[in-house]
Amino acid sequence: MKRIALLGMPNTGKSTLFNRISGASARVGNWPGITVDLMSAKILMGGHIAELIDLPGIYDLHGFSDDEQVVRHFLAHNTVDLVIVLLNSTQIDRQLSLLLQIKKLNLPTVLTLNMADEAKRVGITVDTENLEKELQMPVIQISAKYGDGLPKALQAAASVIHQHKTAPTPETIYHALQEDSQIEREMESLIQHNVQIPVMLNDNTTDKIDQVLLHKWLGLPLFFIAMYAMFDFIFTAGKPLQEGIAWLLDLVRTSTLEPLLSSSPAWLSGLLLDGIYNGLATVAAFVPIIILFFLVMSMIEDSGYLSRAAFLMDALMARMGLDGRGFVMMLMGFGCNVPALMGTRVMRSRAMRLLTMLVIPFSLCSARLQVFIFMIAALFTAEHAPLVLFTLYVMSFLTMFITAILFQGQYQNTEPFILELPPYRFPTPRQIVLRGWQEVKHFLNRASKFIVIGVVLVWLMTNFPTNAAPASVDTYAGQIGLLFAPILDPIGINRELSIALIFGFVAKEIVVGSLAVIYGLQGDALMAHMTTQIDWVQAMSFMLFTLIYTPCLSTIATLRNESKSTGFMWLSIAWSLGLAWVVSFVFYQGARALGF
Ligand SMILES: Nc1nc2c(ncn2[C@@H]2O[C@H](COP(=O)(O)OP(=O)(O)OP(=O)(O)O)[C@@H](O)[C@H]2O)c(=O)[nH]1
Ligand SMILES: [Mg+2]
Repeated sequence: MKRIALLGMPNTGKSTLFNRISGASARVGNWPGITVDLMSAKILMGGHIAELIDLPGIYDLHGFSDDEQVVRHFLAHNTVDLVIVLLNSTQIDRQLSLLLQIKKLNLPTVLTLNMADEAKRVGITVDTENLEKELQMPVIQISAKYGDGLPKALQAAASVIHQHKTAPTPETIYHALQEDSQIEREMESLIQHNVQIPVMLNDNTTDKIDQVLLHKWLGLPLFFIAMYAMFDFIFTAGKPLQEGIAWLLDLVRTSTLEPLLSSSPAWLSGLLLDGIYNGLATVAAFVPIIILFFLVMSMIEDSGYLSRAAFLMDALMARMGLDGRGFVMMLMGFGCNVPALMGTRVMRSRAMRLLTMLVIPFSLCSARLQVFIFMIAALFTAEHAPLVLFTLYVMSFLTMFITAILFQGQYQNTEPFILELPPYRFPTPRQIVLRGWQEVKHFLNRASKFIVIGVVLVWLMTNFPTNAAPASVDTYAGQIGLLFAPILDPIGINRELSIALIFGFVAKEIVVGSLAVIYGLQGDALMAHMTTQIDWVQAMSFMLFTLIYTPCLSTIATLRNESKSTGFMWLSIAWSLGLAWVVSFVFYQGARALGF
């Protein structure tokens, strides 16, 4: 099977093109460094099946960061039959050097000048015919986002793929890198002959928006206002949807499932209804909020505002031993910590990478969001709800900052960070829907896997041994709760909540589901029952603990893989558990001392 690789600098639209050609849904975003690992898909090219590979962006064939290593390692260990090089047409004067390096590898190559739409808007014209002659390869202007020029590019690719050239050896690669000064000269001449760039790029919109959003005094306040507005929107718009679904699922239970199972043995209907159905239904009710959350996230990611956030926060982050990129990873962690941890591969300095990875697990991910929305809905009034949620986001940032400040001495960074501000871009509806759907699938996949296993275990633990009253101290769950009581009592966490926390260590998606199983209730009834069991101080303490202690096993595994250090993984676990306990303790005892 023929193998086709997509190569180009970061943020040039490789993943967008990959999705277009293959129908896959690789993650796309207006931020350099979205793709940090290989992704492949089968496509049809010239009547044959070929493997198309999306790679991380590289500035240079001899880069040192981990994502650039991924590319070099791939090129050195795989035969590639065709390279499709993507350049951002609006930056062709800077990006052509990469093509010239790749050309030295002597592989069949097609050059696609992407973002033709933007180039046209700013008035850049390229003489592709002449460039083709000088480079001796097909050169096609395309717009991966809107699809212009794609058929032509694919045709060119199909015609070139059968050219037999010798695969590059490590020596060729090495050699290709030794001729940089020559490449500079060659590039200058190519640009001079074939590209016309107006003296003044007429892209005023981005500049105008930036004058406000990057304003010296207004920039940061605007950023925080935008964040608050976003969470307020998700909460206010999502809440009625969640309640509606919860009501519907409850109706299904009482009107259909209960009569259906009325003649089956008590243990079976208990396991099916109080265990699996309650657990799944309680979590399913949160799907609309998760969808809303990711729709908003994907719009922000694609707009280019992340780079502005990095710019705004860079100076502040530097004082904590991090940089603007670290801040963006924290924001990405709001979706899920795992890709955020992998995103640190773009950092060259290992010290900075480790410090950032120590910080990311405190980022309030969507799985934790779901626990908080549940708890807040149960124990706080509608007026207080958005404020409580916002406080948790602030706490998330604070714990990240505290961690960075305390550990920056151990992880000294020396790498300077150069930030590129891409133009603002509107995601197409197709991109939003694709991304949203991808995230929802991911969420459902995790949720269903963990929840079914989790709730069955919780149900067994709260119902066995058989001679104990369900959910009493004598059950296995009760015994475990008792075991942890000396640690969790001082922070106001009762036996039932302890069990939820223990299971939450595996994945936060289980927490709400296991509460449903432990109390044997779901939806409104569960929430109403919660208010008779705990007060808001305990709920807040529980949420703080949930926020700060280890997010999930996947995060731990990723920490281990990315750092390649078991010691580092344990450090992260121990530190987050310790910090969680201390923060909850201070809050709980403080609130009680104040008479709440
Ligand atoms: N205007 C315009 N925007 C595009 C085009 N192709 C991609 N984009 C946008 O460019 C940004 C980067 O796209 P990606 O596909 O994530 O780029 P990438 O090369 O995979 O980036 P990395 O994975 O970070 O290396 C996104 O905001 C896309 O929507 C295009 O043809 N025109
Ligand atoms: Mg990509």
